[in-house]
Amino acid sequence: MTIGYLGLGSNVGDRRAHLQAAVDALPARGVRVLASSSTYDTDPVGEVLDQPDFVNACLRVETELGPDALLDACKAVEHELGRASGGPRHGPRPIDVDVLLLGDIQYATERLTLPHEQVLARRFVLIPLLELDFALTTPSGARLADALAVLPVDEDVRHAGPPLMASSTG
Ligand code: PH2
Ligand code: MG
Ligand code: MG
Repeated sequence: MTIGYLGLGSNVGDRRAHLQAAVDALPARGVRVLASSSTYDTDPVGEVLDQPDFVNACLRVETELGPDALLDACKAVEHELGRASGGPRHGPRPIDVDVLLLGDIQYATERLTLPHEQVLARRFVLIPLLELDFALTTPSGARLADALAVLPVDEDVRHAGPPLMASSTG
């Protein structure tokens, strides 16, 4: 079993409900949800800035899946929740489930990089991750808290609601 961290995001429809539905769908795909951060309202970042604000949260998970199988599980959950494949890169989406960290695995292929290449660069990821574990580091030893401390505060991240509910049966 490996401990990992997933990032959830939504900026279409009932955003919190989409995040909760992803939490509920993960156990059937071999991903046990151990804990959720609070939810956060966040300014859009990246290649498309003119789109609705996101709700983001992060999850601590436990799984026997390796990197590619875990990515497959996340994509299957996105699909199950009605996200069509394609669509503009960084554009609006009802649900996004990203693999951020998976144990001490460092991995780089065309479809997946671990740690996620943006994990140290995005406030909407760092703030919920640090809520889950303030001592979190990348496999190479970089402290997430140190990364957040040196980021410019140009990307607003506002507390939105309580943690998502992890089902006790996963
Ligand atoms: N996801 C993106 C692009 N931009 N911005 C915020 N605030 N939150 C996201 O989850 C997000 C984004 C692509 O996955
Ligand atoms: Mg994403
Ligand atoms: Mg994604």
